[in-house]
Amino acid sequence: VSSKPSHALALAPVPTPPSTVDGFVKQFLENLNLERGVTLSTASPNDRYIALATTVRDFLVARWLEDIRRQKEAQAKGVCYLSAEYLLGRQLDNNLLATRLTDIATEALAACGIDIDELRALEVEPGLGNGGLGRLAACFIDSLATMSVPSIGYGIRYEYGIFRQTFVDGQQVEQPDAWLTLGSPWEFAHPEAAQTISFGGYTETFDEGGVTRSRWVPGWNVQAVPYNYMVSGYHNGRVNTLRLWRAVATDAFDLRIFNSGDYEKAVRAQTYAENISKVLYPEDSTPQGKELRLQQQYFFVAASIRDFLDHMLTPGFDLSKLPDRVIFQLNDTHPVIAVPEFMRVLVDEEHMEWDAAWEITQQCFAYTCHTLLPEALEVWSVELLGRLLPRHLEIIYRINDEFLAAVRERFGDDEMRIRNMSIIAESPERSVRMAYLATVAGAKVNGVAELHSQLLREKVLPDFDEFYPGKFTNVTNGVTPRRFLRLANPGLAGLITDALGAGWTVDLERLRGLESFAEDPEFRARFAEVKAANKRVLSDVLRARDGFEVSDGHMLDVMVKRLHEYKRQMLKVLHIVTSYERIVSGRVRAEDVQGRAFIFGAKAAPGYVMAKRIIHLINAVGEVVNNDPRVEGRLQVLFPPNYNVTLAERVIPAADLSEQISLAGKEASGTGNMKFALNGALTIGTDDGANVEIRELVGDDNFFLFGMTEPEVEELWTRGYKPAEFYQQDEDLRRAIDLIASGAFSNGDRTVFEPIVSNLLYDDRFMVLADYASYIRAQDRVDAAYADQDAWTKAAILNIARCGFFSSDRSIRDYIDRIWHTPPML
Ligand code: F58
Repeated sequence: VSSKPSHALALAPVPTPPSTVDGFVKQFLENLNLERGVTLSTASPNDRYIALATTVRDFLVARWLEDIRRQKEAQAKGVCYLSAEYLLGRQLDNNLLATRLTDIATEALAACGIDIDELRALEVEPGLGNGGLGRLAACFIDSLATMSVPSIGYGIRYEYGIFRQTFVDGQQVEQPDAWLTLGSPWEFAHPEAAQTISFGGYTETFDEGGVTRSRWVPGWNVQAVPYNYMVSGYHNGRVNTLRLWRAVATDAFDLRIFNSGDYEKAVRAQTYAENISKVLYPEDSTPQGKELRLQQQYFFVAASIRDFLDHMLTPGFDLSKLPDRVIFQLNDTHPVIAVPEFMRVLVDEEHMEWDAAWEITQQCFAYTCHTLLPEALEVWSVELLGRLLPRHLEIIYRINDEFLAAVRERFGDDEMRIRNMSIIAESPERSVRMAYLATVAGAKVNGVAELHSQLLREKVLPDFDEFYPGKFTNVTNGVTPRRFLRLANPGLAGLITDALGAGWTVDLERLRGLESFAEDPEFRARFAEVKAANKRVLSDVLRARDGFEVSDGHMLDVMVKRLHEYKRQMLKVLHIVTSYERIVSGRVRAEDVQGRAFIFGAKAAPGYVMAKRIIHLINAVGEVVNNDPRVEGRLQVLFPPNYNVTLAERVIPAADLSEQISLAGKEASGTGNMKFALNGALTIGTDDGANVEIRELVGDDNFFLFGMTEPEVEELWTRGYKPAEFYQQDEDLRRAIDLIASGAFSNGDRTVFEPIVSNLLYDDRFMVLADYASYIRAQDRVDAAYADQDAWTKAAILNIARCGFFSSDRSIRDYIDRIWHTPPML
């Protein structure tokens, strides 16, 4: 049978519709007819949105197919980014921007009598991530495409993303995020390309030419179905691939059992298998040792490795050359089970010698750590790992044995050191330390900001740093200027382009050119206008979305990020309560208070009780402060529920003040901090994560620093931290805490927030009380600075001018130079 196409047209290049209004209209109407089976007059809003998305997609497909072909043909070294999360945000605008189709699409739809904004609003963002880590992955694939780096992103196509947050009586209630319900026009499903992924069973030994080898006899399996997403580069005609895996049962269900009437039993195996990609784990910062989570992790990395080997290599590829072809970047420990899987494939399936396979593996992986919290370093019990992936456990044991033998050779039989460095922890239960495994296997290990990388080497993995000189490096995080400046802040983007020309979107260091404009009164006035306009946009959004009224002329003081004790939303609450208490106690006159709207956005992990209490408290404080006439509207607390990428794109451009107030040494980097600074908010922040680098760049005059440094935090712990002493010694603090304890924010019920109060007074792991006084003083400096609007504006412009470093393009360049060594595609 000949596989040659019989029709000449099949050989022609894939057509791209003409980039004209007429071309767009034609394609759009055709998609309404052919994709949706409706006409313009019968189309529902969702039909229109899907047809619009499909039309934009049509403009990308030809380039995408061409890039796939070229990447394969070139056989150049590429990056496989392995991440359990991609917090993508809406796709439509980003793809319109990348393809220069925004104006054409707007006009084309208008010609069809459709307001494109109404369709924009219908897109449900894919929330396939929890927070910073997932959003970083999304920024990175944007930069990889824009910089023409041969690469592919691999992950999981969760049927339900991060939960939708609602508030009932001020308390968080989670709703499932059914983002796929109305269709998913940005993806291409390939059920025919499904792979079988195995689990369970046992291992057995067998004889091969006199050598005893081991093999895996799995107990059950699932199908991994790939879903491809196009990742468009900005104005470079490039389109990369994001491949997300969905779990589907091998056998639909047992018809025999179904016919016998036991419907539940008949579908049980199916449900079990398909649960693997059902829902994103909503915990951030602390991994939950759940079996399903390990299943998710293995599922997606096993499918991704197989996919790479089967589809990216030319037939007969010499596997010893793999390090010249690929680097698997491990986004935190979630994909680290890829290491023993890769070894298993090379040794058991490809019949490579162990030593040769290990040599290759150590060059093909690199590991990024995103945390410093010890409780966040993922471990899997040997019992669970051995049950789910018995062969992988054997492989991990052998890697560990050989590693520890090398450690012994180097440092002697220092049992303490051996125990500390072992990939296997012995207590509280035998378990596998995934960060250690990644460090041993990875060619490089990086932290995500200078301070974080330093602490990682010195505090978390010092023995490894000593054992592997040169393995540790830093790559400071970055954010994509396309989404977070160009799209989110068109007013500012226009102003920058007027001043500097258009190149800054792909060369963010050019923002330096704004320094001289900071001195120009006319430019400052225009900047202030843009900020005011952004505030009006936000105000409209919050009114429509939540019924909030943001007062005119208020400073927008914003804290948006996951709710976690280490990020210290409580410190922000204490500042608000202090400002309020100063007014109601008569110590400060309302009319003398700088008007401020405090805006929060934060989801708490559903099982994180203290975080949920803090959400409740913020809402309760808001309820009282917003309705107390003595405040005369000077203070406003606004907490829109369900903070996500879409809302971030509205909030960040409107902000005046960015709250980055984690306890020093706890926030690995932060990326929100960068987005705010790039949009001209001034930061009030501790010496933590990337705040350190932001402050170094923007200068002390343009940053409100407060709080202890990391060494000071350590010193206070060593001296013995007693939070109650700080309470006793600071009148403002005492009054604020007493007010919360009195039931003032809980209708007189003193029990509601008692756990928060006693936690602060007697435990306070994140030293909120120790940093309180310094924070309040810094906030007083903020008020004073804000009084001089022109000086504030100048500082805001300098923040923008000096933060070009925080483009994710620069991060990717650092990864290429320090870790990947992948040349760009021509
Ligand atoms: C974040 N980690 C860091 N983890 O907290 C933040 O400082 C950093 O800027 C960011 O990564 C990017 O490097 C983070 O978001 C998670 O959400 C994980 C989700 C899965 C469970 C473990 C935490």
